[in-house]
Amino acid sequence: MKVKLYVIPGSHPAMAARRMLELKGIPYKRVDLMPVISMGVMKALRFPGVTVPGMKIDGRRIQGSRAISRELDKLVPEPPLFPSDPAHRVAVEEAERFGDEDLQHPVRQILWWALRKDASPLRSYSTGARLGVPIGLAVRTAAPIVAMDARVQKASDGNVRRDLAALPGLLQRIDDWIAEEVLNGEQLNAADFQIGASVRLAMTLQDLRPQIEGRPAGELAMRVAPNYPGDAPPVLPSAWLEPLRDRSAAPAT
Ligand SMILES: N[C@@H](CCC(=O)N[C@@H](CS)C(=O)NCC(=O)O)C(=O)O
Repeated sequence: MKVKLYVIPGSHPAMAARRMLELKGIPYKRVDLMPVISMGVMKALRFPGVTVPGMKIDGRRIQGSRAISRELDKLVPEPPLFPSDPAHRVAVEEAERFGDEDLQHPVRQILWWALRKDASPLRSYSTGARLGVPIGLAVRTAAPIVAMDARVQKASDGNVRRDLAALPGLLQRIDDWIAEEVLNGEQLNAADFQIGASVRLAMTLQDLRPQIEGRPAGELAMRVAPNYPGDAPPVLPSAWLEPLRDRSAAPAT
C-alpha cells in the first residue's frame, strides 16, 4: 500500500490525519504545501476540493480529516478510531463533527490574524517541513500569502474577537466530553485526534496557552500531539482575551 498525505505545515486537521496514520502504523509520505498555493496544487492533483489534508492511497483520493478517519478504520481496523458500541459511536461522531465544524475554523482564523500581525513565528510553524524551497526564503517571501490567506479565511478583527469570546464555551464542551469519557479515554479515538489537534494549535499561541494548558482539554491536546511545531508570541489585544480570563463566562453552546 502506497500512502501520500498532502499537508500545510502547522495545519491542525493535517496533524490529526498524521497522528491517526501513526496510530494505525501505516507508513506514508508527507507532502508539504505552501498555504494558498496548496489550493491550486490540490486542484491540479484532482482532489474533489482544495483543502488539506488530502490522502492518496494507491492513487485513490480521500480528502478531509473526517473522511480520512473513516478510511483509515476501513484500511486497518485495529486499533479502532470509532467505538463499536452504537451509542458511544454516535457520541464520538458528534464530538468529531464539532471538532471539524465548530472548533477548527475559529482556531484557524485566530492563527491567521496573529500571523498577519507578526509573521516572524512562521518559521517555527514550518519546522520539519520540506516546501521545495529553503524555509528561510519561503518565510521571507510569505507576507502576501499570509495576507491573502487571512482574507480567504475571513480572519477579520470582528470575527477573531467573536472567536475568542466563544472559545471558553468550546473548551468547556471539550472538558465536559472528557468528564463523560467520550474523549481522552484509554484509547484515543477519531474525535480526540480532531479536537486535540485544534486545541494543540491554539496552544502554540502564547496569548492562549496559559488559559488552556491547565485544563482537561489542554491535557488531551498534549497527548494527541506532544510535538506540535509553532510558537507565536503575544499579539492579540488584551481586551479581546478578557473572556478567556473569566472561567465562569460563556456557557457551552
Ligand atoms: N474541515 C476540513 C477543511 C480543512 C481546511 O480548511 N484546511 C486548511 C488548512 S488548516 C486548508 O487547506 N487551507 C488552505 C489554505 O490555507 O490555503 C478538514 O478537516 O479536512
